[in-house]
Amino acid sequence: MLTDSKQACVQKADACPLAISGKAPFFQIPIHVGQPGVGNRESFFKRVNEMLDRRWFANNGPLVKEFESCIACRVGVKHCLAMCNATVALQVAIRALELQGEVIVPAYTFVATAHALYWQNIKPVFLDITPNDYNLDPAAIEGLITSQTTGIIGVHLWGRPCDTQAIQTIAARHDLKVMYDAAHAFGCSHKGRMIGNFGHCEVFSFHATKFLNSFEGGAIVTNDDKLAAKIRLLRNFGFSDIDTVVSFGTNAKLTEVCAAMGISSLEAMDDLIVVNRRNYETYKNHLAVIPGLSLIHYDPANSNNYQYIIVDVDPLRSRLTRDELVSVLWAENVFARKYFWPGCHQMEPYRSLRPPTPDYLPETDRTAARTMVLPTGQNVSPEIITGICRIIREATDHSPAVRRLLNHEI
Ligand code: T4K
Repeated sequence: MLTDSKQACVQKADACPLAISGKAPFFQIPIHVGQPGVGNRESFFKRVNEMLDRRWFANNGPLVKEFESCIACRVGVKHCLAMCNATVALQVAIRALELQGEVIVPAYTFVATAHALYWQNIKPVFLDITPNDYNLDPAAIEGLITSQTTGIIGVHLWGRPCDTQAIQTIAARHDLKVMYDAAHAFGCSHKGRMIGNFGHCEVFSFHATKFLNSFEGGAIVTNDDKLAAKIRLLRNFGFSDIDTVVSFGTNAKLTEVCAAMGISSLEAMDDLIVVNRRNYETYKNHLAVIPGLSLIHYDPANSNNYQYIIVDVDPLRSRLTRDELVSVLWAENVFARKYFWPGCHQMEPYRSLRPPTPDYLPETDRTAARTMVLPTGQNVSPEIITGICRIIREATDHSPAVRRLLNHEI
């Protein structure tokens, strides 16, 4: 495990030799995107011990209740309903809002957003993104509305808010429901309001790889009392009391041990933002001197969690493509990712439902082909980031040789 970043960082005496040429990797141990933070172990273990003593492990226990009220307080929202993961939370929210037929959703997202609809026989109608924020393009919504359309799901990708005002105006005009996949956006705000307060409801993910983690977990947050009551029933098989089932439902409950981790994560959250921000600035400084590479911008007018280091690799200015850089980094034990490539419309079952053409979602295809996600978080020190950027710089400085090596021409 990465406890001392300097141990992990194998500095070479002079230039950084590239592992794709058969040299030893720059890092001896894998550096992952999405490595979880652990928070304060003592407070976590204390909670788990108390839980073991109580012998109450699931079904709306005291830790789940505490976790929910802490989230509701942090987000400034009336109701938080914790769930076993965000995918199931999306499904429950979709069901509670009675979406059906067709729902408009961006294709540039994790496939869970589309699957949550398709799982319930709802057709995801994909729309393109804007190059400014990689979020759904509100100007494209009205062209996709049919008599079957019942809602819009926006995704605050990488924690950057959608244009909620434009979406709301269009939804009101066509009597559509609006919900948000806020899987990336816990701790983020938009125009002075915390994410979690927009649309009918919003869904957070607390998966291990997320800014706030509860191992696996998620939550629906809403200010709508009736919707919250409906979600509460749907989450627990439709039970209204110990013996009475009043509605359809599923098991979407969060466990106590996950809630314990979530509470510890919440306690560590402000420190993590500081670390993430420091890492973001360190990457920004290093990458500024590499032609064609730029980091996405987080608007300082909003609160941001800086959980994602998203690099745009401009194919016209960078000496190597995104895919070439990712291959170079993997050989050095840096497991950069290509999220969210390919877009959902290029994946099954959606690809077969509407075979993609170049003019279908051009901005989604363009962005998905040039975006690279780099490691950050508690375990990623400035020294590691310097090493990662050094690899990228070496690779682009030696781009003809790198390309030949990757094509097995040498
Ligand atoms: N909506 C959006 C917009 C989402 O991004 C997601 C999930 C969802 C909805 C659904 O949320 P959940 O149902 O998951 O709560 C990962 C995550 O599993 C997924 O939660 C996340 N988005 C997605 C963007 O990334 P994979 O298939 O890439 O996971 P995996 O196993 O390859 O792990 C990613 C990286 O994290 C690896 O580099 C290894 C590292 N890792 C992972 C785990 C689980 C660790 O270092 N430690 C760990 O414990 O999907």
